[in-house]
Amino acid sequence: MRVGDSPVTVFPNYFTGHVPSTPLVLDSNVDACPAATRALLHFADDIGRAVGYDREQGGALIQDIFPVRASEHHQVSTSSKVMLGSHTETAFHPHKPRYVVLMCLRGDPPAATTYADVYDIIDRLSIESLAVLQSSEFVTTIDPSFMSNGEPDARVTVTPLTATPNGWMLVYDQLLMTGTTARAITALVELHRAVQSSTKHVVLQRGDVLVIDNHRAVHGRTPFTPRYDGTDRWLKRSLVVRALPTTDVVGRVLQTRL
Ligand SMILES: O=C(O)CCC(=O)C(=O)O
Ligand SMILES: [Fe+2]
Repeated sequence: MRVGDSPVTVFPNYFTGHVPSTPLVLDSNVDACPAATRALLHFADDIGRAVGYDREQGGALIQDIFPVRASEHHQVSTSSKVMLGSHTETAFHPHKPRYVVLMCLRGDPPAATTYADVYDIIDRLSIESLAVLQSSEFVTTIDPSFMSNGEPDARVTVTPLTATPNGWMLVYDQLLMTGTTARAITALVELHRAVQSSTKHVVLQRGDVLVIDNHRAVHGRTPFTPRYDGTDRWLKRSLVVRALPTTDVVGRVLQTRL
């Protein structure tokens, strides 16, 4: 599988197997479509290593994303009625995935995956903000999906923009990030605007696989109305690293030590 030098890549109609009704309850012990899980794991391990996170869906390597009534309005992937704000996946985490891979089992036209490319974003920033955004005058808090068992929140220092030998890397969360100095607060307002005006949409359809380069692109999702009748949107998700880290990992499950 070739993941090109682009912020997102779509592989149309990758999964062609049977898809049962969309589940109603998230249960990490029950896999309603094991064939899709196998197909996605195969895809993910072809472009890197699929990993789980200790505090997210019980460390599952392949996660289910379908609307869950209790989280309709939350900033988590199982939300529906709210705009899921633009974010780097696990922006707070020392071991962020390089790729977010979404396989669509059942689409829903109003639910578009949004994304913005760091190069489009940078084009819209002033020289001053570009400099400030390369400092560590920013903090982010923990993703709500990592606190579902009552784990405490934390403030983690982040540097939004880093120039690497492979190009620009962006760490961003529209809703969880704040500036810790006056100039950082100003630069963050500019970054919010730049992300917003760079944002594009892709509506996933049954069988499609979408690969998001989590260094280069931020992503989110537009609101939609769930029906809870087995016909709702359903994705499977894999978070992929290029190589497993040498610490903070048990099997393929990355540990959250802040
Ligand atoms: O539902 C989507 O299209 C994206 C959700 C999301 O942010 C994620 O799964 O990481
Ligand atoms: Fe996400």
